[in-house]
Amino acid sequence: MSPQMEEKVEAIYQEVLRRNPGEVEFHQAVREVIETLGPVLVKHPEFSERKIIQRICEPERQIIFRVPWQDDKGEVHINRGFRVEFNSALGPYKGGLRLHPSVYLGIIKFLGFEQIFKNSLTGMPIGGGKGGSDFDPKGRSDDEIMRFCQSFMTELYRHLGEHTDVPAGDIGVGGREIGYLFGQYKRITNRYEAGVLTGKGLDWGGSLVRTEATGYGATFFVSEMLKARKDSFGGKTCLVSGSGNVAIYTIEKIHQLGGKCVACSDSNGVIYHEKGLDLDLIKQLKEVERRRIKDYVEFHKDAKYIASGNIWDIPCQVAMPSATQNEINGKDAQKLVKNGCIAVGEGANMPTTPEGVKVFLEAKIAYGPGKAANAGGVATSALEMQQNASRDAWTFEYTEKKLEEIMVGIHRLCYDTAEEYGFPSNYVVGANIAGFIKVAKAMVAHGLI
Ligand code: NDP
Ligand code: 2IT
Repeated sequence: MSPQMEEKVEAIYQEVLRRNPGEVEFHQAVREVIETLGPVLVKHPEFSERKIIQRICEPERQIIFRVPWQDDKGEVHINRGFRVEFNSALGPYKGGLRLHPSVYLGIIKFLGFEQIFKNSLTGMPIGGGKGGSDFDPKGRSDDEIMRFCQSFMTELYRHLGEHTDVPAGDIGVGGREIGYLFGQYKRITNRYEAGVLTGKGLDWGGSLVRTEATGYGATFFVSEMLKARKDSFGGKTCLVSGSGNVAIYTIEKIHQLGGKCVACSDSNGVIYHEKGLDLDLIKQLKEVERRRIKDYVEFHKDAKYIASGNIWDIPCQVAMPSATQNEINGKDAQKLVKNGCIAVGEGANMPTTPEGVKVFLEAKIAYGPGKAANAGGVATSALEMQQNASRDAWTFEYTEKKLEEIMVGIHRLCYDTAEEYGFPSNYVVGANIAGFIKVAKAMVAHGLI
């Protein structure tokens, strides 16, 4: 980047810091994107003239609301709800809802900001948004979850609509929660508007493959990165952090493609099973019984549970972080590279710190950033919307094929864009630039709004 361009981008970033004090994750996400956009501004002076970057960094609308609910003992709780409707240049706001005690505006804004570029990369007509609450679902009964979801939707419904804003799941939100949210939306609006939420149950408007989509998609993306290096998953030892929706279906697809996943985790510890993880057991523990991953060792005496362990200490060739933001720091990244890791595919959003990203890029390993690698989830949400709009339901095989084609397309787009802009095999640059250009062009076309 020329010194003038660097100064310009830095000034935009400083203004983001000033306007959004304390929102460190949002700052991190913005910095990571805009520091790669200099070459685009050189090619497209109209983006600077129309202040596209400044506008993209400012959400179109931010909603913050009170969520009161009662627990099973009758005690009243007050949580805070969020929906950040970030950008609608390419379609209705689209993105998940996160329920986790760490949620505050800065987390929702980082996720919403990432979502703009991710959704653009899918090639589907979806804008970017994200929402959630600081509600902690751990240890809560089904009834408590239902009451929380009903209260949350009682405010949020007025901001949603199949052509306006379409939420889905993220951490702490899966099929059960989407069911309660959908039921309350339907009740309040008196409309069976299937396309207002995605991740629905298969009997009431959901799409086959949505549950598997993020994990499968991330694995397809890594498979493409490996192919570009004349390699494959065959026989590779893999690590997948987390043990939730994304982790489970990442492990499943890795195994289908001939890799061996030896470890997964949760916020308390790590399971290491050298001969390969027993995925049926993990599904039973996590999806059916809602238990903790430490219980795995009750069923496999040759597996190890490492309380408070660091999964990235385990040697591997492929690492797929699938838990949460900033779970791989600079030291972890160095360890992974030193231990022989040749590919990293991010199922989670922003799981690698800037120091970690630098290590991966300098080591020239295949590094697929979240906004490209985990786009299969939201892309399949868009396929769900498509089926809802045509009142149709596709087969598993057909939908999975579509997902695979989308991931192959995203990989190609990132790869080619990186090359075009002089950063061959740098998927960070490729994803940011390709994702940005489409949104920027639409914003120019729509005028100053
Ligand atoms: P789940 O709630 O199903 O699972 C989350 C997993 O990550 C759990 O194992 C959880 O452990 C662990 N985790 C969450 N927060 C932390 C933390 N602060 N420290 C350590 N571990 C943590 O969520 P998903 O699988 O849906 O989401 C995982 C990641 O993937 C997130 O970054 C999400 O944004 C991203 N993502 C999800 C998509 C989707 O379709 N669901 C699409 C694209 C990205 P514990 O139970 O101990 O909290
Ligand atoms: O981060 C994400 O892309 C998601 N949580 C999925 C969003 C969606 O609308 O399916």
